[in-house]
Order: sequence, then C-alpha cells, then structure tokens
Amino acid sequence: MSTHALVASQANVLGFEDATQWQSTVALSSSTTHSQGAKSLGVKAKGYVEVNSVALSSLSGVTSMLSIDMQLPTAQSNPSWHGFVQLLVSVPSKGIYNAFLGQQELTGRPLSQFLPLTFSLPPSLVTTLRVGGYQDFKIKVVVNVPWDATGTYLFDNLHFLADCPTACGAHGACNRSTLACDCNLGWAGSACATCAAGFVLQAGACVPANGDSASVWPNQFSKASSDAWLVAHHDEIQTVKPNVLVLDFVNVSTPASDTARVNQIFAAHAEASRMQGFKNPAQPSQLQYQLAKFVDLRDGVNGRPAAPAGFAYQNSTLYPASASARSTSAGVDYSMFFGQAFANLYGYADPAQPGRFLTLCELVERGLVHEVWVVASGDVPDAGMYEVLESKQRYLPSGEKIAGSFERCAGNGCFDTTVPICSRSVRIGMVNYNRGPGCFMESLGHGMESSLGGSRSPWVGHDTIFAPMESWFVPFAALNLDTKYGLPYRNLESAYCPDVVGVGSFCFSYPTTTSIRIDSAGSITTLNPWDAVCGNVHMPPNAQGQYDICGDGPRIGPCEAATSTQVSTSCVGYGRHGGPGGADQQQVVSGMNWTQYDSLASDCDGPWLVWWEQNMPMFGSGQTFADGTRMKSVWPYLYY
Ligand SMILES: [Ca+2]
Repeated sequence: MSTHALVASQANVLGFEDATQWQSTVALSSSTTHSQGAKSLGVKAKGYVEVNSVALSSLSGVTSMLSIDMQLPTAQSNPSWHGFVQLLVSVPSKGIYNAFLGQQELTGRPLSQFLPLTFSLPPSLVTTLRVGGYQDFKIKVVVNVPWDATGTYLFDNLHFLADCPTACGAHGACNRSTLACDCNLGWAGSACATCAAGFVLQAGACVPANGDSASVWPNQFSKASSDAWLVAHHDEIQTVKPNVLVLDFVNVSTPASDTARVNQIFAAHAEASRMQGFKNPAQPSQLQYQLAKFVDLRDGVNGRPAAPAGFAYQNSTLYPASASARSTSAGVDYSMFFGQAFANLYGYADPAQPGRFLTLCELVERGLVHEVWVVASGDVPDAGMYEVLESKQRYLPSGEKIAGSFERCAGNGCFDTTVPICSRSVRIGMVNYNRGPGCFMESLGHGMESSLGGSRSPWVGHDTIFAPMESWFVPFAALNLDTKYGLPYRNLESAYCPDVVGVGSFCFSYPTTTSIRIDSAGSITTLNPWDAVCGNVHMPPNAQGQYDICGDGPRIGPCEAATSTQVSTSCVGYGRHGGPGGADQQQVVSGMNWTQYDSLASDCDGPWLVWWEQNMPMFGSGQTFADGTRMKSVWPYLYY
C-alpha cells in the first residue's frame, strides 16, 4: 500500500503546469505552448465540456477578479459561433457550490493566440476565500464550443488580478490595467463618489449641469464640442449644426467663389446625413453645417497691402508657414492658428477684455467654432496642410471623459507637439479651392475613419478614442478583416497591391456577387462568402482597388451599368436584422447606387461617400447590435 500526500500547490494548479491536477470527460494534455510557466493545459473539447481542478487549500492573493488565458484552435468548424467559456467555484465546506463567475464569448476573438478572459468574484465570495480555513476549493472551467470542433483548446495562467487601491463603489469599476476606478458617466473621483465636471447631484444621480433635453445641438444647454451634455443626451439629438470657421488664403480666388465651394460642401453633407436618403427622399438632413464666419485672409484686402511683386505663392502672405517651410514645401505651422495674431484676424471680440480677441481655443471652448476649414491652393508648391487633423477627447467606455487625454492624429497626420491642446475637441481641414466638394468630403471621411475607427484607424495608427464608436464603425467599414475572415491584415488598403504605372492598383476582383479574389502581390486568396458591409472611404464594397468608386478599375467617368461590378453586401441592411435568423439582409449594389450623387459631390470619392454616410446609424435609423443595444447616431460623435 502506498499513500500520496496531496501536493497541490496553488501556483502549479492555476498555472496548468501539471495536467494530472485537472479532470474532464475529454482528453487533457500538457502543451509547451504557454503564456505562463512552462506548460499550458490542452482540452480536446467538443460541445459542452467541464474541466475541474483538484482541491486546493486556503488560497492566497484573492482579489475580486480572476483572469485565465485561452487559445482557440486555428480550425473552427463554425465561423459564426466559436462558443463560450464560464468559470465556477466550489468550496463545499463553506457552503459554496458552483458559484458562477461569468461567461466570456469566444466568437469573433482572434485564433491561435492566448487571450486573457476575465471573471468577477462577488464580494461575499472574496471575503470567504480570504478568511481561509478550507481544503476543498475547486474551480470549474466550462468550455462550450461547436459539437464538431476538432482542435485543442489551450488554457493557462489562471490568476487573481490586482484590485484597485480604493473600492470603486456603485458608480465605477476597477480598471485592472491602470488600477484606478473607471467611473460611470457623470461620476468622478478615486472611488467614483463625486460628480464629474459638468454634472450636478440630483436625487442621487449625477446629471448634466446644463440639464434639459433638446433635439438640436448646439442649443441653449450645450454649445461646445466634448460637452458632457452631448454624451448624456446623444439619443435625443436629431440635428447637429456645427459652426465652421472658414479661413480663405487664396490670393488667386475670390470670396464669392470660395464661399460657393463651402456651400457645396455643406449641401453634400446635408444630403449624406439624410437617413438612407437614396430611398427616403423626405428624410431631413441631420448634419447641417453653419458658417460661423468667413475670414478673408488674402493679400490686398481689409486694408492690407497686396502681395509683394513676384510673390511666388498662390496662398497669401498670412498663410501660417515660415519662408523656409514654404520654399521647401514643408508643413504649415498649425500652432499659429491657435495664437493671438490669428485671433486678431478672426475678429471675435473678447467680451471680458475690450480690444482683445478670442483665440481659437477660446472660440472652441465657447462653442462659437467646432471646425476650422482652411481654403488654400495646392496648385503651386507651398507649405502643405493635412487633409484633416483633429485633436479628439478620449472617453472611457462609460462615456466619461479621460481627463487631459486627447488623440492628436487623424487621417494621415498628427498635430505637432507645439500645437496647443484646447480643453475640447477641434478639427482643422484643408479645402482645396480648385477642387470640387467631393474631395473635401473625402478628407472629412478620413477623419471619420480615424475617430470612429479608433484603434483600427486605417491610416495613422492610434488607440481607441471611444470604444462604442468603434463597435459599430469597425464592422461597418470593413476594418475587421483579420478577425472576420482570418486575413493577415485588417483592411483591404493593407493588402499588398503594387501600383501599375499609368493604370493604378487593382488587385481585388469579384468572381461572383458573394465572393472576392484578392491578389496580394501574387498571393491569391478567394473568400466566399464575402461581405464588405459598407466598406470605407477609399474602398466601396465593389472596388477593384483604392479610389475605384465604380468598381470598374481605372477611373474614366461616371459609373455605367455595363461595367460597374455588382456585389452582395449587408450595407443597406447593416444593424437592421432584416435577413434570415436576424442576420443583416444582403442586397446587390454597384456604382449605379451612388452615381446619382455625381454632380452633388463631384470629384474624388464624393458620390460614393454621400451614399456611404447615408447608411450610417443616425437618429431614427433603429440600427442595433446583435444584442439589441442601439447603434448611436454618427453625427453627435463627430463633436465628442
Ligand atoms: Ca503554465
């Protein structure tokens, strides 16, 4: 007879170093693919499987959150459902039987890499586990995956995550990355016990100080971008009327011509913000730009001298760039737009100080200006501007601002560190005076890809700005091709699509309406089914390459029915669940769907973008995520 002392060390069991300390009805194994220690536990799961630990005595390091790393196998029998994992805890001697710690969905998660899954312990369980005096703690991992799964699921590194130094109370949750409390909207402080700036306590709730509801923004309660009111009242906002400060530097143009161009851009957005206006002609415009002021900064006007003889540029001497920046076609100095010299040119008197004028930050903070559109010429070499830049306030998922955290990149550029950071978001775009309204619509579209796309912004990479914006925009704009289709890149712009001189880059084709053939530098991938949903600024769902808004290859003119590729997408049905089993309904589209906007938003990708934006979630569109929660309107988000 032999006896085995039960040597179950907490670290070895929870670290999955020894497969014999776990039991299941399916085969368990040890794998050297691990995220902790030397080994992980392999589970040959199919359907519903339980994996149970041996008994452990009084645990150390107990906190209110457990994390486990899991790796999904590459082969997935059901691409639309990967399953879920649950954790349950038992300590029979303390009267705890299968206490449920939560469930983590696996669908949509990346394959073949360890993912941390976290689970919360109720306070009473934390207390019991900390007090100790038990030898019968067991943890159960429930793995529920497709019935015909073939791969091995790996588990590793089950451990308690550190708690925040202060309890986060009823109005927040501990952020395990920062070990600080993430407060709910309206709440602030280390324990989320006080009202955030802009909110007041009313009947136990923190409500916006400027509290009442309104269907139009800005309004008497809220005027400035990044106002807490916008977040709290988002779903009531039917019409957004942002104030645009237009700065015209083009010596070779006229205010009449440039004002006409600005009005065309306003009109294109008025159309693009009509909810599916292509089929609902009576829908109102939800984005109605307002001209705050047109500031004529040309030479030879407003008492200023004409440009010197032989002046080499089409943009005036006031254009904010040094002589060397202009002669070398470097960038303009954006900080000058924020300085007092330009404040004097804008000409908004400071009511508190006679003779002084408000700076750009002050105009933004008062809600007098939400965007700056610089009308400039790009026809003669000069200091350049980015298509669009934005300084954008970041938010916690709850909608609470992250104090002092601003994303400084948008489109394909970033503000220099010398550019002041206002206390609220501000966007500065460059309108090429000699192009049609579609080109600036494209520039603003790239700004949307950046702010709404957040961590999956297709151009300059950056972090999340506000997670709920990404949640609907990323699938809408086909910025999730790695997780959705297992492609080695997130978006089609990232496929390696070499430029053919004089022809362009066209490496996507559509063998059928439901499939795509991708030629990434000779590496061919065919996907069927394929659904680009609404695509993005450069890539309509039928594009053969970037900028191919008819889906007919090199651009030669208006889209034609005979040559415009037809594809099946769920763009028009996005978030509307009108298809079989609540899926989004698909329909066949081509460039003929948006060629009706050729004259409204002429040039660049304008016609396509009008149709693209019409399909975005907006007031009254009723679009929802799979779990039924509302996809919030795009327009207020632009001024968060
Ligand atoms: Ca391990």
